[in-house]
Amino acid sequence: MAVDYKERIPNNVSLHEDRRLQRALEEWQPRFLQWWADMGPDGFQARDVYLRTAISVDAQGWAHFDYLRMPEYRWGIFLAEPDPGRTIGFGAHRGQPAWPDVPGEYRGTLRRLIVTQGDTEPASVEQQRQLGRTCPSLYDLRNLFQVNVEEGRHLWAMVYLLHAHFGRDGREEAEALLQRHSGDRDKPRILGAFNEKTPDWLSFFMFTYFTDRDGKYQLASLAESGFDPLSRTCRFMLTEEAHHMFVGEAGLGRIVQRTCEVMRDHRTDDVRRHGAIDLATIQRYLNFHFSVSIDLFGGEISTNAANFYTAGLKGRFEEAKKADDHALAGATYAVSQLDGDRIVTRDVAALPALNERLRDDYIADCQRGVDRWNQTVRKHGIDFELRLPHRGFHRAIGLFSQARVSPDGRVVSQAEWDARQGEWLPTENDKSFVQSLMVPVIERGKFASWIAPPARGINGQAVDFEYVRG
Ligand code: BYC
Repeated sequence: MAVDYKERIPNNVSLHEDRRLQRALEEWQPRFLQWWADMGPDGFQARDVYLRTAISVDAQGWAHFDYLRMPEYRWGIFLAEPDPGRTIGFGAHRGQPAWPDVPGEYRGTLRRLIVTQGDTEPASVEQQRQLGRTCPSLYDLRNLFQVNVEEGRHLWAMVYLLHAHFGRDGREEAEALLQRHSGDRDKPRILGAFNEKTPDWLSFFMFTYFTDRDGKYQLASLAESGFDPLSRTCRFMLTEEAHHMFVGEAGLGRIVQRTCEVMRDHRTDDVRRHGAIDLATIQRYLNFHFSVSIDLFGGEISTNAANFYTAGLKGRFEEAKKADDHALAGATYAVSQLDGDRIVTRDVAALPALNERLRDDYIADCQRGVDRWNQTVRKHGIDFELRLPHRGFHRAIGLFSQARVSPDGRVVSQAEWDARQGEWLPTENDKSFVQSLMVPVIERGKFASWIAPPARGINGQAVDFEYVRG
């Protein structure tokens, strides 16, 4: 399915056949570009960046690399190829043909899911707006911008659905997506993690590892949707999302690598003196980003989640691979809960526990990267292990938000929390130390003191390629 690049809005949905829709989106386009100019990467809009652009959605065509100024990136509308015989895979409508249009009874619910998803995309661009100014290398700078333009495209993906399928309400929601802003006192973004700051590159890599990975799991669940345009949109978004998580995993891996090299070469734990980030600080940042990211899955027990599933709107991760009835009416699922000052696991009804099940899949996936970073630590003969904190640690949403839980999963008193939170979460000292390292490195092939170079460059290019020029 080739993408039509002659159109003002590149697309593979035959936009020219629906003039009204095309006009409505063309009216939204300048407002998007204005938002990009006001809220997108600050200071680099005139630079040539070695970017990947989709030119078709099949395996060969979706990764085309060239220099481009970011405002000229061809943000467009790309849906994965249709599967003509697709049926709904779960819930009360299981086995029925997938819906090409929004079923009237689910209109409000679907709109809300799409708006919540759509809201995160521009939010992350806003959060990362200033990072270019302190990039650790041209290679990393280019990766930041690749992530940013694709998040912009993911906003387009959701806005297309709103315009094409939700009439006037959808157009109003599309406007509102440009009016809410990350951290804005009056009009904040919808979900908590998207109102946090991303003030430094350690936070950026944590964000792309942990928060973009929430994106992967939410998009994968929405890719199961009975509403076929949503499913096809999310399937294509997932192909782009993989790169964002790679940026996070490899970025954190390179930071750990550098820290270990300094520890070994200088035979010291005091790596800060040598411009590297100590493992204890990395652990505290990890604790923070993991905890705010697992909040994004919603409450452990959620009737919303049960209703989304039964209605056929949002499935499980890899729904088709689950060997059960895909209706879950009488099924149970084990969920960790608070019982006074203990944490216990209880079997509860599976349907309202679907947020927790998705969170479990996500946590297992997060652990894989942590294991790889720990291999690096071990290879350097260092006695330290990075760990995911307990799921109850530092939660603002769900059952655990009512308690104080330590990273090792003990319910602790407020007094213990107050006394020890400096061991568990980034301190002001950590933040200002990390900030002090954020000095731009823009010489070709050079890297900041706190991060190792990558093993290889982008798209077969050398590590010292001029990824951003001009
Ligand atoms: N912050 O029944 P509950 C991504 C609200 S990231 C604030 O437990 P539900 C990306 C909730 O709205 C993926 N409020 O939750 C990553 C509800 O409000 P009402 C984004 C929250 O509805 C990096 C109430 O609390 N995708 O793509 O089952 C870069 C009770 O909620 C939060 C999606 O989110 C929170 N964290 O599930 C770029 C997918 N959590 O009804 C992009 C679409 C809950 O009382 N969204 N609330 O007014 C969903 O599937 C669901 O809305 C959620 C929450 C999973 C978010």
